[in-house]
Amino acid sequence: MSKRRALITGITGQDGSYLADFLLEQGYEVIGMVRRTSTINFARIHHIQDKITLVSGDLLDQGSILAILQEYKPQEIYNLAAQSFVPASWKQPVFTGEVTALGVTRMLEGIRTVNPEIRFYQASSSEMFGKVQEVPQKESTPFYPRSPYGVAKVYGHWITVNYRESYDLFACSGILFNHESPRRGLEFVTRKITYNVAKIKLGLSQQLALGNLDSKRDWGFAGDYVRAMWLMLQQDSPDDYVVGTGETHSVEELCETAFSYLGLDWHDYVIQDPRFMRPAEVDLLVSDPGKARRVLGWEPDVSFTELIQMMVDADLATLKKEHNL
Ligand code: NAP
Ligand code: F7E
Repeated sequence: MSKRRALITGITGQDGSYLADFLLEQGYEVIGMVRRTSTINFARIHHIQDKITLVSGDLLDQGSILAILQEYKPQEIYNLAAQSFVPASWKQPVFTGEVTALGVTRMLEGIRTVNPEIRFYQASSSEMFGKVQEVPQKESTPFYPRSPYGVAKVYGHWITVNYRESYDLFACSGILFNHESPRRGLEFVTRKITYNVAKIKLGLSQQLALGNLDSKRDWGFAGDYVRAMWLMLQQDSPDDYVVGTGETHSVEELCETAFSYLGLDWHDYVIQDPRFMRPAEVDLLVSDPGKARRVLGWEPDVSFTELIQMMVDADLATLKKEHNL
């Protein structure tokens, strides 16, 4: 039997790289869509580059999407590409809407015209719950986004539902809560903290400037979450699922966990800087992942403390290597 073929948009990102690892392990042929950049940014997929096929395309460019679907004929598409950094969405709201919202429609239009049998996963977000209307948040919790990013993801979610209902597409929306890893971008708060804790421990830095320490998030490990994406596309019928750990922690607790792991007291190093405050904050996110557990049989393997320690360890190892320590 020939291998199943999956297309991943956003393969150079955190989730795309873990999903590519996972699908290769499942015996898939993996096609990754990458946008043109003046310098190559394949660090997260360097270790599998000879096992995957990279094709040039952009969520802003309908023609490139159509050409990829026609040429590579994937059976499954995982749409992970997005402008995904929340603060950047206030600085570039129109661009964020073009990529993170309308980009989803471009992909769905491609599927509808080229092959409506393709199974589609949309990377939706807990940021859609924003100013939460219910605690914990589940699939039926009303959305109240608090950033242009959150608003764009609400559009992406509903256009996915709409194409499923209008054209009978196998289209799923995974509403994923924050998930992190050693491959997380340095600007997100988990990685910013673990990287700087490692720098401080090695004497390479003395201080860490953060924004709001009170906000709470449901943080899990990205490697666990890509399994849930795949499971959604293996069901008999398409549906939407909340994916998270069901636990919440504040940014302050995150500091405590990361600094104390290396024997440091975070109060000695962390300062608050208004530059990292947001025009509107999402104060509390915590998932009810009951449906994913019941229907998909999905559960996370890595705990909050294990995740943060894994990230600190990875950052320490990288910095030691870089600085010959
Ligand atoms: P990420 O690390 O920021 O990766 C984003 C990816 O999208 C990168 O590969 C980026 O390519 C690509 N991309 C951006 N604009 C594009 C465009 N116009 N055309 C094609 N590709 C484009 O994000 P992530 O953390 O892996 O998240 C993956 C997806 O899940 C995103 O949609 C994010 O919004 C969503 N999500 C993430 C979380 C989370 O906690 N991580 C939670 C819920 C939902 P470059 O490398 O060229 O920049
Ligand atoms: O912020 C607070 C900040 O940027 C988490 C994206 O993957 O997850 C991510 O969005 C919290 C916020 O992630 C700093 O105010 C304090 O309350 O790590 P973050 P996010 O905004 O939750 C969701 C699910 C996505 O979908 C997104 O794509 O931490 N915080 N001080 C800070 N945050 C940052 N970045 N930097 C600080 O210095």
